[in-house]
Formats: sequence, structure tokens, C-alpha cells
Amino acid sequence: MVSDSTNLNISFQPGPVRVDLLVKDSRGATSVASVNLTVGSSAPELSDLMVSINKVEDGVPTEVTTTVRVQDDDGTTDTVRGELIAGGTSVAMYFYDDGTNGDSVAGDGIWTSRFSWLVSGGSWARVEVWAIDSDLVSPGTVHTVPIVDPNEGGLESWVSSLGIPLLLITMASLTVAGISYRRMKMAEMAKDMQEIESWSSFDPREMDEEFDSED
Ligand SMILES: [Ca+2]
Repeated sequence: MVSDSTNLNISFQPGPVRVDLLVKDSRGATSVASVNLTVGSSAPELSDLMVSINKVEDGVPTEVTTTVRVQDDDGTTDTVRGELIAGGTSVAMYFYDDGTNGDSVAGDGIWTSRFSWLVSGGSWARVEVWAIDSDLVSPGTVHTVPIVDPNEGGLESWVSSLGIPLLLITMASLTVAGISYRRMKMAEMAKDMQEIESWSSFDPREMDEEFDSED
């Protein structure tokens, strides 16, 4: 006996369920009816897919931890799987929520996959994860990670390998331009000074001599 009211809200675990209805009238006569139901699993939902790295180097084995939160109302999700796809190849990912294989807390709904990634080719590594609850599969959730060339190492190293020398070259050429401008100015000033000096070297006695000779 679960209820004697006309309305009833009750949750069943997945599987076959039989509901018996007993009706008794005022004279005590009874009648029984039964309904058989099969209760399906609630569909699991995934959220908060997180990858421990924000880029991966091409051809360099990298230990990566991937976590995903699984919301399953009846708690019957038993399998969380994924795929790591990069450069046209696919690697199966296995997730755990039992406190092993990198999973920090058992049974907290955070499922973890930790293994060494080795990707080559292409510019993106794609992680797709889904949960399986008996015959139900959740929609996949996807995360992408850029693949970088280990020799270049992304934008920051581009800035330091090319950007900073470029900046130094620019500064150096501006300095050279500044120096030649100043040299030019100095040369002009020197010329002016020579001219002024030539005026000051004017000897009035020469004029006197000239006057004298004319006399
Ligand atoms: Ca966990």
C-alpha cells in the first residue's frame, strides 16, 4: 500500500513496475485492477566539460586530465565515454567516477579521464564526451584544444621570437635616423660657425693697409 488518495506522485527505479488498484465500496465489496508499466531510465545530461590544458604541442606526449559533470536523476549512468580526435585519427577516452585514474572524488558526479595525449597533424584536437545509461545515450558535449607547433609554441613565443627583435630593429633604425639627423644639424651648425668665424677673422688693419696703399 503506497497511497489511498485519488492522486499520487511517486518515483520508480527503472525497470518493470506493476501498479495494483483496489476499489472497495460502502458495502465492503472489492475489485482489483492491475497495470504493468516499464519505467525507462532518465536520460543523463553532461555539463562543465573541462580539459586541463589550453593548447597541446604537436607530437609531444602530454598528460591531460579531462572532467565532465554528469546529471542523471535516477543515478543509473554507468558509462561515460569519449573520443579524442586530431589529425584524422580518433582515440577512445574512458571516464571514471570511482576515485581512480585521476578522478579525485568517487561518486560525486564528476567523471574524469586522465591519459597521455599524443596528437599530430591538424590545428585542433577535438574532445567529444557522452554518457550511456542502459539504452539511452546523452547528447555529446564537445571541447576543442588548439594544436601548436612545439618549435613555434604559439602566439607568446611568436612575439618573443619575431616580435621583440622586430621592435628592437625598429627602435635601432629610429635611433640611426635620429643620429643622422643630428649629424646633419651639427654639420649645418659647423658650416654656420665657420662662416661666423670667417666674419670675425676679418681684420680691420687689412682694410687700413688697403686704404694706406690707395693714399
Ligand atoms: Ca568523481
